[in-house]
Formats: sequence, structure tokens, C-alpha cells
Amino acid sequence: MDLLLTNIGLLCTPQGTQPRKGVRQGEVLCVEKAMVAIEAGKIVYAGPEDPALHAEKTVDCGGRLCTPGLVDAHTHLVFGGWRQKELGLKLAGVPYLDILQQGGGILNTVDQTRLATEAELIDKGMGLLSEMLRHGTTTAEAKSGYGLNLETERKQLQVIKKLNESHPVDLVPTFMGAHAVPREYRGRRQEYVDLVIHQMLPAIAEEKLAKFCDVFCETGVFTPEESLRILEQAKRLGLGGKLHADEVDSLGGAELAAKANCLTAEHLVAASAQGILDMAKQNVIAVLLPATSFYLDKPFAPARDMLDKGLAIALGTDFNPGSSPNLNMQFAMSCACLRLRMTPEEVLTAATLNSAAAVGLAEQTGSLEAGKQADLVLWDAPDLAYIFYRYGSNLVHSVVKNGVLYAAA
Ligand code: IZC
Ligand code: ZN
Repeated sequence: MDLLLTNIGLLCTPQGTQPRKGVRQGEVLCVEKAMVAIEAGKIVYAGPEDPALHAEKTVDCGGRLCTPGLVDAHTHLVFGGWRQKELGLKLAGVPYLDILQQGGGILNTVDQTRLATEAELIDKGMGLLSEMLRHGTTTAEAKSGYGLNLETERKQLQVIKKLNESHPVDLVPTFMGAHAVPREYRGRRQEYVDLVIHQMLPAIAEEKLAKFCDVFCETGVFTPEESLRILEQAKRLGLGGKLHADEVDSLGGAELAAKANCLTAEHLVAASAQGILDMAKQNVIAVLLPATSFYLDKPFAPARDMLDKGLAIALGTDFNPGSSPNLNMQFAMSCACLRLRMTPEEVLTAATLNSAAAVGLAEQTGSLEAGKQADLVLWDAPDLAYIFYRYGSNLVHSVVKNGVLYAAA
């Protein structure tokens, strides 16, 4: 045994390798006076203190709370520049989609990402990932989508690959060439959709740079029909489907995610009742992003209704420079509790096991069980509720990622 974590005051974890749905989302195992044993980066034991267990190194957890490492199921991690200059427009009441229509928003970040060198993006990404790790995130999804041409989409995905290799946080890459219609294709949107389908997707799949494909299905961005064509091609090429669905307007995104057999539909603030039923039927995971609702001052997704209808809910920060400049999962989790009205247990499952399932990693991470990666957080908190109740502070004491201990400070 390499590492033994003793004197854990309370260990809380969902269990299994499948997303927890509906009423079962709140089923969390809680063990007082617990212990975790780690060998070769994996958990070999997690449960009540067992005096028979010994290891080369023992860490006394001081009675702290221990949970699985947080999984951020939705980020746009790699981008050039920032967009704090749009704050004035936002305060003046200009809607998010209008800023994009005026050639700003995502297109502003596209300009800055095209100009950035790979080295600059890696440097920035390393800093952001360290900030995430300090806040308890041990795995994150990362989308491209600020290139909108093959060269820069590839550059972003290569940066994600290199960050994954050089930083302890694990990254899951998603191709999102259909994030906006680039300026040079204005008025020729069909040609851009064809470019994504016939050139970008085959090249990205061939180079194995992405595991998933995502599309921004939204008013003025990509229509449900265009989104379906792109997702069908992605599926043919072996990429899993994700969809930015019903983030602002209700366009039938949830229904489409079910029809296209997507693993996840994300945002869902304006999802229809039928769309939620369709998702439940097809086992599409709902990735909710309440930090975005907060920043955009928009309604929050109907989480309770989703749980009543049997959906599995996962959580992400949506970290991006436009609609969610926050990378702290604790903030997203507090919003999930205080605004989505999810219980602390439901929130924990959302941010760990269900988010792991949402990025295709529920066999490897997302719970504290023998055989899974040793990804966990020690909290300066006595129980789960305390984390969400004390929103605004970083309550992470330390993080173990793949069996290596990192102090938060
Ligand atoms: O840069 O605004 N919603 N894509 C869809 C975003 C937000 C990211 C951005
Ligand atoms: Zn997003």
C-alpha cells in the first residue's frame, strides 16, 4: 500500500459505475470515522477504519469530510484573451445573443484564439487547471470551438491534449467547431456546416483529437436540423454526441439530443416538458450549468422536474470568457443547491459520479470505491451541507489526484 488516509470524520460518496437517476440521485453512502487506502494511483479500500491496514505513508485527515474529486462536465477551457470589456454592454441590458450577432461574444474570443500561439494557450491553461485543482476539480471536460477553422480547432485540441499530459487534472476533449458561424462565412452558413461535416470532423476523428462532438443549437447559431446533421456525422466517425440545448430559447434541443442519441444535453434552461420526457426515455444525461444562469441573470433549469421524471443530472461550471467566467465547481454546486433546489446528496452525485458518466469516465472515477482512480477531496467541512451553505469560500483543504496528494494552499 502506498498511501493511507486515516481519521476521515465523514466519507460521502455515490456508488457504482452508472449515472444515478431520479429519486436514486440522492442515494449517497456516508461513513463516519473512515479510511481510504491507495495503491498505484487507485483506491484499494474506502470504508470504516480498519486497524489491520498499513501503508508506506499515512496521512491523518484531522476528522475532515472526504468526497470523490469533483468532475466538471462542461468547460470551454482553452481560449485567447478575456471578455471583461463586454460587462458594460451586459449591464446596459444588451442580451448575450445580441452581442454575438453584433460580431462580438464568441467571435471576439475566436479572433484572440486564432492569434494566440500554442505555447501561450498552454501556459494559460496550466494556470487555470491549477486553480481548478485547488478548488477540488480532478477531471474536466474541455471543448474546442474558438477556432472555427480546422487549423485553430486543431490547435485548441492539441493544447487540450498537451495539458492533459502535463497537468494532474484529467481532461476529456470535445470538438465544437459548430460553436458559431465564423465571420468569413456570414451569409454562407450552409457552407460552414458542410465544412464542419466534411472536413473538420473527419480530420479531428482521424487524428483522435476528440472523444465527443458538441453543437451550439440556438437562435441565430445552429438550427436543430443543422445540429442533427453534424451529430449524425460525428456518430458515424465514432465521436459521442453532446448538445448545447435550450440554453436561451426553447428550440427543441432536449428533444433533438434524445433523437440524436446524445450522451448528454447541456444547459436546458428552456427545455420543454416533452424534451425532458424524451431525454428520460433515451437515458440522456442532463448537464446543468447554474453558474451561467447566475452570470447571465437568466432562469435556472427545472432540476426538480427533471429528477421527478427520472433524469440523471450532472454539473459543470461552463467555464468560458463570455457567459461563465467562473471555474470553481463549489460555486456551481452551491447554485445547484440554493437555486436548483437539489439536496446536498443530489448535488454531490451530480458533481462526481454523474459528471464522470457525462464525460464517459464513470468506470474510472466519480466515486470512492476499490478499483477506481484515487481522486478525492478533503474538505474543511464537517458534512456536505456545510460546503454549499458556506458558498463563496474555498473549503478545499487538499486534493488527491491519481494517488498524489496536493495541498490547496
Ligand atoms: O464564449 O460565450 N454559450 N458558448 C455557448 C458560450 C456560451 C461560450 C462563449
Ligand atoms: Zn458551453
